[in-house]
Amino acid sequence: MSKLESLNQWVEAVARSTQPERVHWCDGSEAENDALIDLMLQRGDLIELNPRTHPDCYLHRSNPSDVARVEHLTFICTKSKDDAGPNNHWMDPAEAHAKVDALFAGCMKGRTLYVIPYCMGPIDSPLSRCGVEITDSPYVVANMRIMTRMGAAALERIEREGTFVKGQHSTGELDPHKRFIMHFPEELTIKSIGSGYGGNALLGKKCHALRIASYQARTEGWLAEHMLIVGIQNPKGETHYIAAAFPSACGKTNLAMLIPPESYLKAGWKVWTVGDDICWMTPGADGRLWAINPEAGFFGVAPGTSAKTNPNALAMLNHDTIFTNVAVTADGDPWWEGLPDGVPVKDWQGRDYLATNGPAAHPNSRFTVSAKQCPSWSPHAEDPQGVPISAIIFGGRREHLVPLVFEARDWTHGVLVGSAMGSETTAAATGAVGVLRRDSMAMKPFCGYNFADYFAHWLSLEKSGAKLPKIFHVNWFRKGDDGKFLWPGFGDNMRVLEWILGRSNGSEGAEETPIGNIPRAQDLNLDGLDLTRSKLEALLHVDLESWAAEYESIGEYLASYGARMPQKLLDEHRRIAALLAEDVAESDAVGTP
Ligand code: GTP
Ligand code: SPV
Ligand code: MN
Repeated sequence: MSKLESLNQWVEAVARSTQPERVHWCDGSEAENDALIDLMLQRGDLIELNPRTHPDCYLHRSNPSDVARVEHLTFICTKSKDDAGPNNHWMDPAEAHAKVDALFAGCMKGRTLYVIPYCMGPIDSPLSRCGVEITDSPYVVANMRIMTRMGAAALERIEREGTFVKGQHSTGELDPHKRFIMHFPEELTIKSIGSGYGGNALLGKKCHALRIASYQARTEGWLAEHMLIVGIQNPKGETHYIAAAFPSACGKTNLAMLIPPESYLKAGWKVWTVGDDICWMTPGADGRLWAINPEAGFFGVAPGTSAKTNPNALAMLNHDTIFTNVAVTADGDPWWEGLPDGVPVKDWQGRDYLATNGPAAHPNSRFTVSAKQCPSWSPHAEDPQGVPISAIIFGGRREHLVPLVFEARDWTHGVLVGSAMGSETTAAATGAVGVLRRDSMAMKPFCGYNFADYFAHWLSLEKSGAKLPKIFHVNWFRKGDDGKFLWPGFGDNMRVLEWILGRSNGSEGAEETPIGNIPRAQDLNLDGLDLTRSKLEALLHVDLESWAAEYESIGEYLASYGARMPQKLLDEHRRIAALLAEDVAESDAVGTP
């Protein structure tokens, strides 16, 4: 029970409908967590991993039909369909409530209803927001305890503030035909049923901190973004913060925990992790954007994580970690593709690995771990006022066309670059992998309202007194004719970050092109990097003809939003398309004998 009557009433109403055997209010304590872990071990929801190499680490195998976010079953339920926009699946709120309420009716019979009060962001930060998730899944409770500030302190803040986002969740029957992730931004309410997986079930994460928060941020003048936050400390000891939006499974966790190349380490550079998935940014009194990470932990992609690619991540995963859908070795160690050592014996479904021909770990298998376990966790990550952002980066997975890095001319151009983002799809959501789609600001699955209004909101941040960061675009995933990545990526991405920060303070050079400013070979620090001249040229090449075609496709995309699309963005698009057309005509003329 709480001191807040509206909270008690809501919990009672949900209990009346779902009919649990008992109701448990989570306090977030160690003892409560121990009891939940014991319960899950007994029920087989968790498997204990090797206690010698991985103390207090557990494996959860989810239902094989429930291993990723389900975008086609995720709805934004605003009164007007246009407010949700073409970027979202929409359902009328009354219809959506009726549909899920029918599925929730009696769904917790014989189960425990857990009430999880949580705070997104440092508990004492004015930028943080609270919510309460109701769930019948102890796995969700254990994950929410790592991913958010959960329990007594959050409840106190909720009682003080009197408002909170309501999240109602049940694993239901885990039947994909009875699965819905419904958002009611106008009611600050989420209803999710039929999935126990990550972003579908840990409602503080994508449902609250992005879909509901983006809607609130628009009316209140801030931004809720699918971005990592990283601090780059230079040899002079100054730290500058960068926020970067990449779509799911496109490198946010890796960039947030980057370890610079040897030559940088020797010179005294350091990298600090503030967040790896979500960033809430608010214009401060000084005109700069100040950012907090609303999360308290990482729900990271396991495959590809190794001592070579992400040593910081690997170092935090050997104790107090929940693994979901990874494989295990004969010694009971967790295993996934990309780890050089260890031999998987059981795959992610618990089957004899040798008898299957699939991957050992699911491509979207994940670890849940407290941010405090990260060796590069920033001493400023929990500052109540947040950290000031010096540069914003957009990026995607583009095999072709898109250069390693370019800089937008100004804020409007940057907003266009973000809105035009394209990326090849990944295993983080169900559906085909590797299909190119527009994923504006990496928010396609996460924006709680019409993208046209969202772009207008971004544009509106540019006003007198604002000191906005410069905007860049990166692509670590360009491939050569041999089908291999041209850029080594990971730690070497530091070289690109140095150029970006150098551009932000005016100390680095670049070449102007219609799509933006590109570093010349001499503008990048390539010290100690084994990269051929031809690869570097390919990475920085801007093919005008292909870009003209890309801009045509971007134009069609922007037009699909109709009259709500801000004219300023359409004008910016037209300006660049014209520049490209001019340059193509010119080079054609030059090429004509
Ligand atoms: P979500 O948690 O789904 O939002 O993903 P994320 O954006 O945090 O992606 P993450 O850092 O977990 O990386 C996903 C995959 O991309 C992993 O398999 C990484 O190994 C791979 N990856 C990350 N950075 C790079 C890079 O610089 N180059 C290449 N080639 N691969 C990368
Ligand atoms: C993503 O898909 O972007 C994730 C994982 O970070 S989930 O929590 O499932 O959204
Ligand atoms: Mn993500």
